[in-house]
Amino acid sequence: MTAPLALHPEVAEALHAGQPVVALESTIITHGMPYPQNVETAREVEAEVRAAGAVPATIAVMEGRIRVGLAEAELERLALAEEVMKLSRADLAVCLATGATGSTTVAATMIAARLAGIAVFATGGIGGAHRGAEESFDISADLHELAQTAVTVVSAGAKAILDLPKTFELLETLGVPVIAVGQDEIPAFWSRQSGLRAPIRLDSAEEIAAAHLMRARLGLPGGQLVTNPIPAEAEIPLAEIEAVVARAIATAEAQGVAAKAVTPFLLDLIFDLTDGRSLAANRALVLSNARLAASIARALTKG
Ligand code: PSU
Repeated sequence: MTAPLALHPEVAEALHAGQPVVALESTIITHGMPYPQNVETAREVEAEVRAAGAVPATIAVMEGRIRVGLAEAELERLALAEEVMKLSRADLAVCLATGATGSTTVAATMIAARLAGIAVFATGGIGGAHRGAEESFDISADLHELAQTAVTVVSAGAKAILDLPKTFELLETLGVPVIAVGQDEIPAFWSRQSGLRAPIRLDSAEEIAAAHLMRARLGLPGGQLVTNPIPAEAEIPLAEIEAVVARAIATAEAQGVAAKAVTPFLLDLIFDLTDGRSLAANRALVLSNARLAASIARALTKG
């Protein structure tokens, strides 16, 4: 019995030939951005990966199969779809077994990438411990996935709507290497600074690739979290975004928003409260992560 994977021919050829491939998630398309910016960003990210010398593989579940690499029309269909499950480790199999359409979060994309033999994955920001997690226990399955699935995930940190100190404490406990690139601090998604010192700093794609390969030689099961600061010209400074985030969280609480709905609700409200600046920043950081992920994938295939 093998996993129901359907690789796009271009992705299958690249993997077969040992060429660099970068996995991309789809929850950012279905639950992270409004239409049409979601599909425009997805296309730009794929183009960015190609321009940086790798093959993009956007991942989603359609008609009972994990699709690894989507055609243009499929990206558009996903971006417009109304009934899409937001898939994590817990519901990936159910979605496949029932033939529903699902977009993959960081956790589910890591599982799919590993099954397909893709080592590097670019996203925007991972999920983590929500503020108030000490009461609600609302902690993303992304963290546990990083601890058990050997994929290097390139992010701009964890989304700044979260409790960042708790999120990074948990990653430390789980044995996940958190690597900052180009600076000593962990970035905070829309902002370059978080006030948190990164446990590890590596400034080159080659070093990150070498660390990935060394983990395999040691038989360590988990992945690496690369935190790449948003480009300076696109960032929203922490002090500025923090006030907006606090307002958005208060609104979510007042409306009783819970579980999987929290992150999409907050991202959408923050988009309104910043007059779209948060979305422009989100786009810029994902593109930058796609470039870095392609460099790491290239370094891995040379190594
Ligand atoms: N990066 C973005 N926007 C997003 C996400 C990542 O720029 O919407 C998605 C990822 O798929 C991630 C998910 O796994 O948000 C986290 O959701 P939650 O906090 O519900 O675990």
